[in-house]
Amino acid sequence: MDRVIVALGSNLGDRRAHLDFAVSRLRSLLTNLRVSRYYETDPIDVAGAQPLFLNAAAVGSTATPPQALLAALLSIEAERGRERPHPGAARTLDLDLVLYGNLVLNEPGLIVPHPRFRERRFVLEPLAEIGSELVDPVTGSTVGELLARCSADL
Ligand code: PH2
Ligand code: MG
Ligand code: MG
Repeated sequence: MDRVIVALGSNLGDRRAHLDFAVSRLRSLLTNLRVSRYYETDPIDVAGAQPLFLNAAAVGSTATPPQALLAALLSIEAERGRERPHPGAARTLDLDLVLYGNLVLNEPGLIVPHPRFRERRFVLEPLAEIGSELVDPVTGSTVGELLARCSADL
């Protein structure tokens, strides 16, 4: 079993309902699931003016291999009507695999750890609430340390 981190985000439609739905699906996908509070955040690096996000983080354990877990996350997004009209578009539900144990992967459609999570307060802040001791296998820093170094406006 590996410990995995999933970042949750929504800024289209009933954001809370989308996140609640994702959490209930994640409960059957991962064991010992812990979920952060929901954080309302300003959109960062998105296309055009967009509504505020609701973000959260979840940690749990799994024996499902990374690509199969990614496929399961994409199918949960699809259940909430996720569309991808263009990069950075507003979305009903985004589920990103941030960490998968100590694995470092660069495969088609799947880079783990998530390549931008170290600079993203909207990922690190919820994540620190449930796993500030978790270690980024690339930099060796804990989530708590990454958050402390993260710029206040990201
Ligand atoms: N996701 C992005 C880009 N920008 N900004 C916030 N606040 N929250 C997000 O989840 C988010 C974002 C790409 O997935
Ligand atoms: Mg994302
Ligand atoms: Mg995504």
